[in-house]
Amino acid sequence: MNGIDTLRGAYLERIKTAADEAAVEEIRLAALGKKGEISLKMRELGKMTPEERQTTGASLNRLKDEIDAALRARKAGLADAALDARLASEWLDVTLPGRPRRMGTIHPVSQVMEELTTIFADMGFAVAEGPQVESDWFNFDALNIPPEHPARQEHDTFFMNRAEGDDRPPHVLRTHTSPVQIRAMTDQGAPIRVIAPGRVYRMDMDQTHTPMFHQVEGLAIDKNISMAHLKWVLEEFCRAFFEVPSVELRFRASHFPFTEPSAEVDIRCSWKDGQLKIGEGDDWMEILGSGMVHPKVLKAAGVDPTEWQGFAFGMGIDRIAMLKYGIPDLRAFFESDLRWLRHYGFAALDMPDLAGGLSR
Ligand code: 2U9
Repeated sequence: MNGIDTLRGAYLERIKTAADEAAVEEIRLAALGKKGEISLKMRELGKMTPEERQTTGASLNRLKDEIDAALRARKAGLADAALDARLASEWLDVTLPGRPRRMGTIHPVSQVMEELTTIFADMGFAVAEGPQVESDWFNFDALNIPPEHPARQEHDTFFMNRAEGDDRPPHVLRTHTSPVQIRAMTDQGAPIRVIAPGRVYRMDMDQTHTPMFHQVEGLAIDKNISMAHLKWVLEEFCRAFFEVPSVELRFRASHFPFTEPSAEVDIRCSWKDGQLKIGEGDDWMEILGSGMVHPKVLKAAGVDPTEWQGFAFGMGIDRIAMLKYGIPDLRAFFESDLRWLRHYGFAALDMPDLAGGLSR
């Protein structure tokens, strides 16, 4: 009996101080393994008298169960402690801000195109696109600019080459986005409400002109459209685009071959300390051209001018981008200077929307 108590004491002490799960396993083998101390004692039962065997056997079984339970408990305790240690050393603060990867920026022209398509989409205008190499007919004739019209010279057109002996008028790099709307009207008929943003080309290069620039034009054709609708649409656009509570527009009579009557539109503004403020002040600045679509233009696109009428307008995207974002030099727009792009560019994931404030 004494020997069993000694064994119990010794093993329970060893189990209590076992440093890790491997040490626990070592103790299990030493006590309960095939050649373990308690297993060997079990084997000695055969040599005992039946009475001795009964008492010693029962004590050894109890000891075996007790040691087995202590081993399991220690093993579970050590596993818990190991997990706690891992959790303590491998924790991760998921509330830390992300590490931003350096991405490119959105060019101001792209940003402004997104802004204005968002505003006009809200007023029911779809976006139309068309080719940048256009036929002479779509770029000029359909817009009431016949071959000898002086406006042809004003457009400083880039002409494509024709094969030798081919006397048809050469194709051109479109000088405005108006042919896009001729195509849209020809394809869809009336009523129609579209804007056409895109690249246009004119042979001109100085401080305020580049041979490629961007325009957006709008067209709304329906049964009872008037200059009043034009005025409201343009005011609404300017208010939303320049992100001011109100704007004032001034319509000045003008002339374009494709609209009649025609008007150039100025916006009220002020210049203080070299800073432009839109919507207030004593100055006016021209920002776009507009008018009622000429009946000949409707006819050229297969729309009956006795049944339908509408307004059109056009403005330079690069120019309104410069005005809104205070960018001084137009030529820098197209030089792909990374420092300029990082300075004037926009975050790639901030898409403009009317609810969030267009430019945030
Ligand atoms: C169709 C019919 C009429 C579009 C128009 C203007 C007036 C205009 C200039 C503004 C500055 C061009 O970028 S700019 O140099 N545009 O003044 N554009 S009306 O009229 C159209 C277009 C399409 C079928």
